[in-house]
Amino acid sequence: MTSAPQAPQASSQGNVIRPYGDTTGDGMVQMSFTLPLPHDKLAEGAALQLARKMGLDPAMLVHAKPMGPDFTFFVVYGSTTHLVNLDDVHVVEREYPLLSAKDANLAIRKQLRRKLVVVGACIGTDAHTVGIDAILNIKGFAGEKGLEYYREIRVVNLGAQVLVPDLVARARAEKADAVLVSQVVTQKDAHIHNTTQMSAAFREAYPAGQVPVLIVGGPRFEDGSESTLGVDRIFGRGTTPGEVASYLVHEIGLRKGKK
Ligand code: B12
Repeated sequence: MTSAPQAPQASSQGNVIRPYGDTTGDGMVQMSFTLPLPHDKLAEGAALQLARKMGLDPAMLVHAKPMGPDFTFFVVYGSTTHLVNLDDVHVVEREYPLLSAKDANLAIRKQLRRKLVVVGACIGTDAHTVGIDAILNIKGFAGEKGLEYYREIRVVNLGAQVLVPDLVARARAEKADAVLVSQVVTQKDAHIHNTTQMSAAFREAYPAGQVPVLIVGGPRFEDGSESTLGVDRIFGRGTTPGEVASYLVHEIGLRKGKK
């Protein structure tokens, strides 16, 4: 009979854990990468050298597949020599309560005495609209209705491949309280370049202190990089519409309090 994995035995060495493969704490991990080499023995040796340098020892080559004539894709499995100290893991905790749609509507009405206006888009060349639609469209995501369902939120969804100047112009025309941008493609750091360009354009177009709440979302933003990107909030993988609505209520409340 196969037994289920044991919980990590962290306490004896401080709060330290290792990955699990066959037996608890054996350190086994699997990773994949592509090298700019045709598939041959030299390429396989190069893949193993890279794996060892990345701390896999022993490292086993479990898959190698040519990707055209000049590239090879590898999967390597091995025991990592690195440890994870849970005491050194810093997590960004949500600092506002999660509200139901009813409570969010009530709070918006109390704070603004009008509807909260949200303008959303995928910017740059990005055409991945499923994420922003999951947050905005009435059908929602993960069992939660999207922001269009909220009586006190007016949603303007501009869709895919929106140019930054068009987004700024529309946000101004709609008197947006918040601008929600999605970036899924991360090739050549496109998500970072597009987001910093977008936030700079908003700062230029609005008087200081009047820039709408700028929110960016996508599966591969780094937690805590808001100030580098020039946005107020980042939402990542698995975000639900309720989390976004609750944040909007929290942020609008803070801004009202400052006026
Ligand atoms: C569906 C899909 C497509 C569809 C998109 C259809 C559409 N209308 O969206 C099509 C076929 C068009 C497509 C095309 C391409 N795709 Co594509 N695609 C995917 C796929 C399979 C799923 C993405 C998805 O819908 N996820 C589900 C949603 C719900 O998740 P999400 O986007 O992460 O959104 C959640 C959160 O991130 C967050 N969120 C996201 N945005 C926002 C915004 C705000 C404001 C907030 C608050 C939250 C938030 O909330 C959402 C809900 O929790 C992924 C692979 C994968 N499994 O992820 C590849 C993937 C994203 N695509 C990829 C690529 C490379 C492409 C193409 C370049 C392929 C090509 N060579 O042509 C083109 C690019 C087209 C373009 N111009 O953008 C790569 C991106 C690689 C990278 N790191 O950059 C991926 C990762 C596939 C891969 N492994 O290579 N794609």
